Amino acid sequence: MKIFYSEEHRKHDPPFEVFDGGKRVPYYENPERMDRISAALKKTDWAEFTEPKDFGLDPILAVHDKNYINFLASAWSEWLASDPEVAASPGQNAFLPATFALRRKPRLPSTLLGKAGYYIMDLSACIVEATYKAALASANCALNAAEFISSSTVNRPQSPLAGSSAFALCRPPGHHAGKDYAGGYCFINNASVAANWLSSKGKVALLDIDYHAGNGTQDIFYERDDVLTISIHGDPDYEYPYYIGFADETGAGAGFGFHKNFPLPTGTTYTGYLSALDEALAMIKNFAPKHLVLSAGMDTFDGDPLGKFHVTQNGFGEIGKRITELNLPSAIIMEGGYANEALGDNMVKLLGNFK
Ligand code: OKP
Ligand code: ZN
Repeated sequence: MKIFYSEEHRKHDPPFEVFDGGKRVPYYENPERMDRISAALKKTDWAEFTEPKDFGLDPILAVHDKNYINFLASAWSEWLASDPEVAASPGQNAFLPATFALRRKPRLPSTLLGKAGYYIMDLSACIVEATYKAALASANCALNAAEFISSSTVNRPQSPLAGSSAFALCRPPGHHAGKDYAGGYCFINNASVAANWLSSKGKVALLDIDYHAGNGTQDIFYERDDVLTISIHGDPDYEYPYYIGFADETGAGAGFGFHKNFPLPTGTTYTGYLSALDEALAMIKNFAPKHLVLSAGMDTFDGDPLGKFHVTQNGFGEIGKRITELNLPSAIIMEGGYANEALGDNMVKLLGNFK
């Protein structure tokens, strides 16, 4: 299997994030996650690591607002220039707003912190010097996977490992990022950029199995009928992102009936999870897409520090197997998963069924 991976993520390593109660904790979405997954993949005989090529900004701007992307590009250097304390110890700092653009129809402020509260939805999407370049490289991993699976029957290099799926080992993740906002460790919505790119070739199903509701993806495709979006996650009544991801949100306008949420209770086990998954897979089959994009978050794992489900390592094997039974060319996009010690093996279990 092709694995698209870039080292550009490594210096995107914020020193902290802010948890409930204002508590500063070490950044859960850390570079070690990628090292754990890479190490586990390199122990298999089927992983073929490839450096992603650059698609440029066009496919990203087809999903995201240009002013938002410009904000991401210059936020850190503007922050550095605005505060001598940050300039004195840049490594101890991350850029975060402390006021947010809630509910009203806000106008975009002209100042840096005003923009930050407008474009960032929480205290976990910390920006540091390397963030923007890491986010671009992450999106490129997803685009490379999309391109690879769409050319699986034509122009496929004569590689013995060639198959109909590809894995984008993306960091930072993407599914919480909307058209013009960052949140939940996400800046550019990698899976949505890939799905939108693939949508010019035929219908796309985007299945999000990360433990957290894929709010960014939901927002981006909410009014479209050419990309079916489905998310299985912790019920937002008790879980981040709290305000979106409910069962009665099913799309709007032309997109009505083309979004589906499966909010599940805290403590969901393998069996409860699989029945939601089977329902999701039946919907995808019925939609008959040309390509599948899988937002693969592994934080449904039993031991995940940010999750409340109990999917086991073997559970990921079964989840992967059932998804491959769709028989669709699949771009698998890395999202969350924070139980670092188990993350590599869990990922290998999930991917091992794909060809
Ligand atoms: C990103 B992904 C802890 C606060 C939660 C944000 C979680 C982002 C998850 N109580 N902070 O979907 O894995
Ligand atoms: Zn998650």
